[in-house]
Amino acid sequence: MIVMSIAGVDPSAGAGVFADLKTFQAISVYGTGIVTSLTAQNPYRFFSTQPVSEEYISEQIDSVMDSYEVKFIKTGMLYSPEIIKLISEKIKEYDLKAVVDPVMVATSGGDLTKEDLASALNKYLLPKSILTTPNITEAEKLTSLTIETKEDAIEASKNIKCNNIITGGHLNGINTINIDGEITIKKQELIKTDNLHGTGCNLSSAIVAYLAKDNDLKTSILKSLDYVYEGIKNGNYGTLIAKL
Ligand code: PXL
Repeated sequence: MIVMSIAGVDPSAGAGVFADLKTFQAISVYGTGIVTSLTAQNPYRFFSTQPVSEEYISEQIDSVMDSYEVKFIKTGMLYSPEIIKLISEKIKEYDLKAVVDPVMVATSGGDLTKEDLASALNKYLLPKSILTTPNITEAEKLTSLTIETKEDAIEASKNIKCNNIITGGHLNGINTINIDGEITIKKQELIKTDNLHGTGCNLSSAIVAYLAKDNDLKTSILKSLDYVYEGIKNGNYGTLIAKL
């Protein structure tokens, strides 16, 4: 089973397409990667970004689809409302099952988008997707609600336009999963570390890989939370790996 990441490139490879491909490989699924934007960054600092034209993003997708059978994709950094609209059209054209990481800001604080993307995500992409994986800040942007408690997260999850997991790294490790309106809470111990760059990217790509291996949506999410947790514990994210 072949999967696809449509996202930006982080040359330090903790986040973005390069990280997604490593996660696909780690879970033994063949991954393909479509680049929406280049970035210059490391886990501590974001320097700049250079978007790819919509025409060329489209050509990349078509060229892979021309010879590979892809069913599950994930999206990461999409940069602009125009790119979001294009991807939603490609999802329809190729009948893709999409997991959307609604990336808006890098962990290091860099702005990964041209402008506020929440309304374009809500309008074009989320209604066509099987899951979205916002963190607390992203869930707040998608719903215009404030999330400070578990109850707030549950309320927000009900206002997001597709199945979702609101990750709990900034809510005491409380992950809120909403599949077809059924809420599951999975609490994880928080690990003290500054190596969290790319954890969101790796979570959504792990979910796609587990889906491609015939797990159902809930099982894929739960397995992926464990996968990322182990990665954080082992220092696989951010900078520690670079020091090996
Ligand atoms: O984790 C969000 C993210 C997504 N995509 C790219 C990134 C980052 C964070 O740095 O660089 C390309």
